[in-house]
Amino acid sequence: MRKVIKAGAAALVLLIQMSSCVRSQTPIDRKASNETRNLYKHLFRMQDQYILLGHQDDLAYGVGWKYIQGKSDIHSLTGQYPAVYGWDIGHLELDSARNLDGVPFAKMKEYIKEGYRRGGIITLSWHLNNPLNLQSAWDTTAGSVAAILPGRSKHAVYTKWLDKVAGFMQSLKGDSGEPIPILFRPFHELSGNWFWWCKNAAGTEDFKALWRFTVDYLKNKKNIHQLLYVYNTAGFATADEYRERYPGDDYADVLSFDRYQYNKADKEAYIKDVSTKLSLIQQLGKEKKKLTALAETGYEAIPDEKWWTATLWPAIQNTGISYVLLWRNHGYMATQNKMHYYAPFKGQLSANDFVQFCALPSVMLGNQLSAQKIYRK
Ligand code: BMA
Repeated sequence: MRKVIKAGAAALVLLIQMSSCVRSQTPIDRKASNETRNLYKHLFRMQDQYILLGHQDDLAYGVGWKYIQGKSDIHSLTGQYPAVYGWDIGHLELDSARNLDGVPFAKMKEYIKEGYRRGGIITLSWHLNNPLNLQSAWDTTAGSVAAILPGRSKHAVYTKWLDKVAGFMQSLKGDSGEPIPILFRPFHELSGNWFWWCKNAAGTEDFKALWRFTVDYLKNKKNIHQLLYVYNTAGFATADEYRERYPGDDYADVLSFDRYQYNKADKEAYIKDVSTKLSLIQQLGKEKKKLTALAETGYEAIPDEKWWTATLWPAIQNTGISYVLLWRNHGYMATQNKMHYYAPFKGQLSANDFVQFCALPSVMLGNQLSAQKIYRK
């Protein structure tokens, strides 16, 4: 009898462990679409083996070109598209035909569909204007977040904006009419001091309340079930600081932060900072059963021939992150009289090194990813 009870108890423990393990690889949205669930599961499967390479606005423009069908700076060097395509929906809330960087939303939708059809992953950020005064995302008027919470003066402005976001998500469909899964990264760089949702302008509890309201509204009120939510900070010193504004395990699927290299002297600090912080969020990710990522990075205009293999790679290798995303290739920026791009192109100083980096067995671009069939079971 004792033996039977013991065996029964052991089986129960195993069952609980198994079910918590299964649950851990399920998106926070219990009604997540099949493709979204599959994507999440496959990202866990590939987690320790591959780092996917992403690029912002990859298909829309690059250095010296705009809106040329099939063109991509990354493809021009490697013969492959990136594995992850980043886009920003800033100004969608204003009913603008173009996003804050001039990309027409109509084109963006087509590029998103194209990337998905190819088996790539789509991530969206949102540089939304300040709903309090309609100034830009960089307007840091204190109290903006508090003003849009339920029951507050600008709440209706914000929910109208979320309705537009929901409409945009609903329009993103695959060939069989299935919703395209999106890694949604709202209120990014939340530990910084440059956006209205950042630390200096918004209280911790208000911020968490806004995040939770946003997720609940999209999920429960608008029935959007194709999103994986990406929690994203800028700099932070400790795990406690990273977690300070974390909305809770039921409100995020991916843990991430952004870090750029700023100048030549920053090289060693960048490597140390990125690798230490990635290990730290990876540790948290293991505990919380969440994926991790370096959601934005790069070295503007890449003035370092070996940046890819001698800086980025040492910083991210063996960290267990799912993806790294390079910011956009704007090209010449007249307002600041400088070049603004983060991925190389033919003839760029670091082009050869980038090709070598992309050939590393653990770095994955679009072709290899499409073979993984991440949207299937
Ligand atoms: C910044 C720059 C800006 C751009 C913004 C949002 O890092 O690239 O030019 O407007 O991101 O995409």
